[in-house]
Amino acid sequence: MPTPYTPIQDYYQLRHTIGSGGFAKVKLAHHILTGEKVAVKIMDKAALGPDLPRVQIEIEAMKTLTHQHVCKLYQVLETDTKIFMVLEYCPGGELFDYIVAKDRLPEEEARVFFRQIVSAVAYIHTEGYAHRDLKPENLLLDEAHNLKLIDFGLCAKPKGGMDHQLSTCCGSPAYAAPELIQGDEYLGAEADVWSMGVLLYALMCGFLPFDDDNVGALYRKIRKGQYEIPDWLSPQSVDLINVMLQVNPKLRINVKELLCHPWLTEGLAEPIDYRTKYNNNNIDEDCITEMSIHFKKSKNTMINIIKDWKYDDITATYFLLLNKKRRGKPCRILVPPVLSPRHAPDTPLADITDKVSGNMADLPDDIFNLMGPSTPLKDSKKNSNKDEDFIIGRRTRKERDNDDDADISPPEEKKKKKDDDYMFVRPDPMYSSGRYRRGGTPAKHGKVATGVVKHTTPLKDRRRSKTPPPIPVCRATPPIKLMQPIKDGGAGPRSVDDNLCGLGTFSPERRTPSVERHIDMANLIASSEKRRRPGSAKKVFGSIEKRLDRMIGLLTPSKRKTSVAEEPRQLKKGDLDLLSVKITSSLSAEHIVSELSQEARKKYMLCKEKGFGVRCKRVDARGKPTLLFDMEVCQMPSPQSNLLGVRCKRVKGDTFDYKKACEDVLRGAKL
Ligand code: 6BF
Repeated sequence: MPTPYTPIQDYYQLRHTIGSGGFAKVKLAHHILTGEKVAVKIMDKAALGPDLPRVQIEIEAMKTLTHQHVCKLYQVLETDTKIFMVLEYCPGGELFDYIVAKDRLPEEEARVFFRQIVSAVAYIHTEGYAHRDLKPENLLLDEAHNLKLIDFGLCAKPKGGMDHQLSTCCGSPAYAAPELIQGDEYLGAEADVWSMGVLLYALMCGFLPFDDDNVGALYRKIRKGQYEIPDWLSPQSVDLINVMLQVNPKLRINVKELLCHPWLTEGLAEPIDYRTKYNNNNIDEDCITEMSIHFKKSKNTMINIIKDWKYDDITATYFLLLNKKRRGKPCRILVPPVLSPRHAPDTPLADITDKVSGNMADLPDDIFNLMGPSTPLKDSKKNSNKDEDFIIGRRTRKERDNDDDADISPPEEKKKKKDDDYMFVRPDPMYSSGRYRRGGTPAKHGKVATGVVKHTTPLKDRRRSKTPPPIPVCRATPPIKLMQPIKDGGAGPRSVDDNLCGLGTFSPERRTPSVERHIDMANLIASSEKRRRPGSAKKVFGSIEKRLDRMIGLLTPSKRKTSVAEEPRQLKKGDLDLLSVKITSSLSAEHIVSELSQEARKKYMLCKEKGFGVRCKRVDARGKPTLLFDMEVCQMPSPQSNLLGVRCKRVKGDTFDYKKACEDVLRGAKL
């Protein structure tokens, strides 16, 4: 049954929603070939309406930009109704949340982050782009705690180069430069420097320099360029903030000077090195070797295909393998090569094995027995996205009606977008108490440059209001060019909906106990407390969970099959004697499911996840299943109901093979 997600599911296993808002939803996903995590930004074309060109601008920008502090684009996929952008996964979340959690950052830490921000921005400027929406919500942290700049939907590449004036006013009001809110022509680079000044201030103070609930009053403060200077700021950092927050753009420090500012270069012998550390012309030898085996191409052919940089499955596999290698993991594809048009060898197989000497030895003996038609890969031509034919069409009413995920923004926002002919909005004089959500207008105490002590609001009190303020739209002539609607819905990563997303019921057929085999429990038991899903929606979710618990308890097993499970099924006491169970450590059920399927894929099995279960399949040369079994994450029976266990169940195949395969997966998975 095709779903709106069908093409992306050929290459990725989609998981829960990380963030949503505006016209995009971002989901965590696993790349099937490498097992690497990615963030998939899903946009609905119909809902995008007049904003569609901005997506194209964003895609073009992100294809060009390759930098250690810019979020990497791996793949672009398009269907009649949706656009999918596969992006670098940044598990640390937003810098915004990081600052809020710490109130404000110590100067040393702020310096580390700010160097990275300046290097990313200097780099994008040399590539001819201005970001125009720099704010801590658009800086994410990767697993090594490095910042990655996201959201190039508002970026501009002036045709005449970076010296060319721009006129569209965009971004978040609190971070917008005075010349921009005045509707003057402005230089993108100068406006980005101002936003970076606001960002540096927010990092070290935990509130914004210019803040007011009333947008008119906020703009007046920005135009005056007056802000408080808290006493904890060092003289050098105050100097840097002052030169960045110069109202006159011509007196403002430029990026080149910024790279040498004494506060930034403290302890360094040289200016900040903003150059990219990545060179796409040097294709990595190990990645080529691995990919040429998998895709059954000669190394040279493989290099040429990669160098097309089509941002299809090949580009993604290359970048993700390279990531794996950089992190010190084996540069390996986890799925065996399979027979599909994508894999039609251009060279006899013997030729490849000759060329790739040594590598075949690393593959399991039975690798070629595992080839089967259940390939997750399709002909690249079908799904690949040629830059030149990136044509975005409209979907039919039927498709729109059938698509439950199409648009998650509030109705008034949808309407507003459709009416927004000019992409300019003017603050309504009536709109005085409206707060912008994230990207809004934070700030707090300390000295004002004028010497007056003002009351300001910490960042954390300035986030995510539930309903956005109505933003009136200029339809006819746009006399004043002001803010463009805030795109991020601000629902944040932990709405109740996010928690529920992707969870379903795993309902294996009931089997007679006689066919089940026991796994040595003593060897497998790992221990510990079950951890509930983390996050701020914990309380809300907790109460839903309790109610669901009660409901599920009331349901008969047959009803349970069709209901939506919000959490793993609880085993009965008797199950322990009959079933193979491994008790896991303090991981969430979703995490365990993902570990199990990753591990099974490493063992050359084909996996399908459903709810809290994974169905694992081993196939013969003709694709016929030789072994089929289920692994299901369950809550242990009381009094151990705070523990999660993995219950294994054989569906088809030899019991000895089954036992061995289960043990292998359970042992290998990091539980
Ligand atoms: C490019 C937009 C993106 O996201 C958060 C996490 C993981 C990955 C944080 C919380 C679990 C992991 C508990 C918009 C809403 C978050 C960011 C959203 C936009 N363009 C991304 C990439 C997001 C992207 C890449 N990784 N992540 C991400 C974010 N969490 N802990 N706010």
